[in-house]
Amino acid sequence: MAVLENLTSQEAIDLENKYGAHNYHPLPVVLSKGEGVYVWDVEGKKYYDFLSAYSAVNQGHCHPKIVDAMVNQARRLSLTSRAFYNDVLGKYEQFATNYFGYDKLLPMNTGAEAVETALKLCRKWAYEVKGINENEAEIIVCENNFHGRTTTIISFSNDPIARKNFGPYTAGFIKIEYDNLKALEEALSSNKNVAGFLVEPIQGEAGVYVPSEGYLTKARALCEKYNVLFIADEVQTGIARTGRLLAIDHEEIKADILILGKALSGGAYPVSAVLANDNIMNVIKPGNHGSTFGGNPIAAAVAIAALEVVKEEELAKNASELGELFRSEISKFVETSSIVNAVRGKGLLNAILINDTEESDTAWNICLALRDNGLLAKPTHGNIIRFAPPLVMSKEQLLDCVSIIIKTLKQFEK
Ligand code: IF1
Repeated sequence: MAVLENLTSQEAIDLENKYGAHNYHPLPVVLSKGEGVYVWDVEGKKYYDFLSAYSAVNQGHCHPKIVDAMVNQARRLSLTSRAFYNDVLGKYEQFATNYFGYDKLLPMNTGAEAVETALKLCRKWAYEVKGINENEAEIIVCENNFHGRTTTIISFSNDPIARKNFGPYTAGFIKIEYDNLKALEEALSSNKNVAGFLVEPIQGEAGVYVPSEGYLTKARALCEKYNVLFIADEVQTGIARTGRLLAIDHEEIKADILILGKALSGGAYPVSAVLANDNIMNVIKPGNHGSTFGGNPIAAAVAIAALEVVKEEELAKNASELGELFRSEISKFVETSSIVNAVRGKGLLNAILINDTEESDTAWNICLALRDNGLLAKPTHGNIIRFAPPLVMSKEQLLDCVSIIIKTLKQFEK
């Protein structure tokens, strides 16, 4: 078989099963083309993409401006490593720090790498600025967090599937309940070695949990009171997904350390970043941290284009308006439905709660039926289905998707 000859869906699935590690259980659909809010499978069937590669494709699949930036740069200079300067990175760093309002940016590639970078930055700040004794820094995280898959990050996960048999685990983390300010104040006041508080403004993988109004503002204030860094993981909630540029913008607060990824590149290329002001970022000296691809010219060119698209096409405004419409339409259905208990979310990061147990395969079967009806989504945990379409969706397309979703859910009414 020639390596790139066309495959049937089953042939493609068989190849992955035989030659690929089984670290995912994908929905059985084999995609071969993407454009805007649509994807096509190898047999040519068209679907609405209602996952957006977990909020990486906010600007829509294969956005022409982003692809052009990537191809043009790839034809000039793809990678220098940071052993030398290049003529794109500085421009990107200036653009992005002005765009988000920080002094400096540390460029990485994946979200997990950016989270790890933020943890290292926070610890180094704790020892060299706050004055915590070396190797005693603690970072507060939330139960049911998702911040990536590295050994340190899963060390503070409570998801047994993500964590079991990957020990020994990294120390230095305190877990508290999400959206619980009393628990946060308790952890801050009872431990002088706390360096930072790492939090998702909305817990995505846990099932799109939106915290109480004011939680982030008060949490940030508590961090200031105890001289602890407020670290916002906006890898999934950032880049206009929740109806503002950043999810923390809904509460008009600023993180000490901001973590970005996924849609920072519009899904065209792995690009992530950590942003902070000089009083924090300047603890990093040459040789402390790095990455072969971190800050490469293609990533820099792609990220500038991806961020320009967000503003030019007013994606945050669109996400806010279409999100309201989505939740209001689905809420009407929930009122009389026996299969859906609730819909929740912010902007175009939403989820529905299926009226069945976590262990049931109802949500999975609903996603299979959605696929048959031309819309792709996937359950997060057992009985929760996340809905996160590209932010370039039109009102007409969204209403078409709502009718597909409701028509499909009705097939499962008890
Ligand atoms: C998978 C979902 C999971 C993230 C937040 C950091 C990262 C992620 C808030 C790491 C990544 C991805 C990873 C992917 C599925 C997806 C995901 F929540 F988005 F759905 F797993 F929870 N912070 N989320 O959401 O970024 O290293 O992946 O670039 O691992 O299955 P990454």
